[in-house]
Amino acid sequence: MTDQTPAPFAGPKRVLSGVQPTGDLHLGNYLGALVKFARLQHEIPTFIFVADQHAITEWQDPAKLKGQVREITAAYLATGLDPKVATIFAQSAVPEHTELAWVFDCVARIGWLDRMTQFKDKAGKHKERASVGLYAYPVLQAADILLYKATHVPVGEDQRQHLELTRDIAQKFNHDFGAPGFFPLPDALTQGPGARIMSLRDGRAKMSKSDPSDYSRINLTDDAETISQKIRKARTDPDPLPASLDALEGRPEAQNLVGVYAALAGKAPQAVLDEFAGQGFGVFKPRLADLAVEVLGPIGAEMRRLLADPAEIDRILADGAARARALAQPTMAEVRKIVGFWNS
Ligand code: AQP
Repeated sequence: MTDQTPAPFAGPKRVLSGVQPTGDLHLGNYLGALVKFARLQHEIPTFIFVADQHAITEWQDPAKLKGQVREITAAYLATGLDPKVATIFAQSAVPEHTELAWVFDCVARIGWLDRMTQFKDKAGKHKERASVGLYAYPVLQAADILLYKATHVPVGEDQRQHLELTRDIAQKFNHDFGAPGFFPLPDALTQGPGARIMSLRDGRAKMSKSDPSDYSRINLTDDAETISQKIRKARTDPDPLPASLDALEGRPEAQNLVGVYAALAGKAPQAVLDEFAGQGFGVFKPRLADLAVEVLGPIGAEMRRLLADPAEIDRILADGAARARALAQPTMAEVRKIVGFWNS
């Protein structure tokens, strides 16, 4: 990390984000990321990709990967992304992502990557057996973002550290290659009540696709009965809901369910407590289940409808890839020149 004052980036605002096709999307992905994509597309030019290259940092069945990409694309469309407004594409359709990632591999420092907590969480006790790709994942993520000179990145709270690394890489590249302001220092957009949705089985663990228990999360494709059952079985404590947010401290499961209700209803958590203070979970959970079914039911139905026509999804992805490459190629051509590569 340099101590240089960042030179200002003078380019336009741009939004970029993505999701890995590594399993069923869940409520955390929806509230932490997807709802923001749909909103932002009408405010700032928006690029949303399916991160299939990130996905293979852990084993993926090659026979299923394309189908998984289509599922994420269907989720994007079903949650409101409009392919005529936003650019929607698969990461592997734009080879400049990995070309830029190599340059950034040579800019980022090992000490920076050693601090990434997500690698430690995902690799667990056996980090020698994790793929090099899993370790270098945040560098590819920096390339995803900076290839489009994106200024705003809507993500859940768990991605904040990776965004800090992206800023460090941009700043060091601009400094080392004497290209002030070439790359922006993008902002993570993590605000909102859905920034960190927790597991339904453990209020201290993040809701995650890779949690072995399906009861820990609500999937976007769950039917109404499954959603209600998962909320009914969600871990809670025996106390009624309090009147103030302060009194939820030390009650992570209660805090999480109030946060989920608030995010789904588009209300502040305090407004939820104003409505339910003094009530037990016997009253609160059925109301939350009804709300979750009301919001998620139509999304699951729309995903199923879209997935029945894979050719149309492929057409949307091909169109998006062409638009993405039109922006990525000139940036990569400039990077080759800045670095002094033979092929510039
Ligand atoms: N629990 C969460 N609450 C809020 N936001 C979340 N996100 C993920 N979990 C939560 C956000 O969803 C976006 C896409 O995430 P991803 O699939 O690219 O990777 P991830 O963060 O690793 O998601 P998962 O579901 O936890 O997958 P696994 O289990 O494979 O690690 C990101 O913006 C993320 O912040």
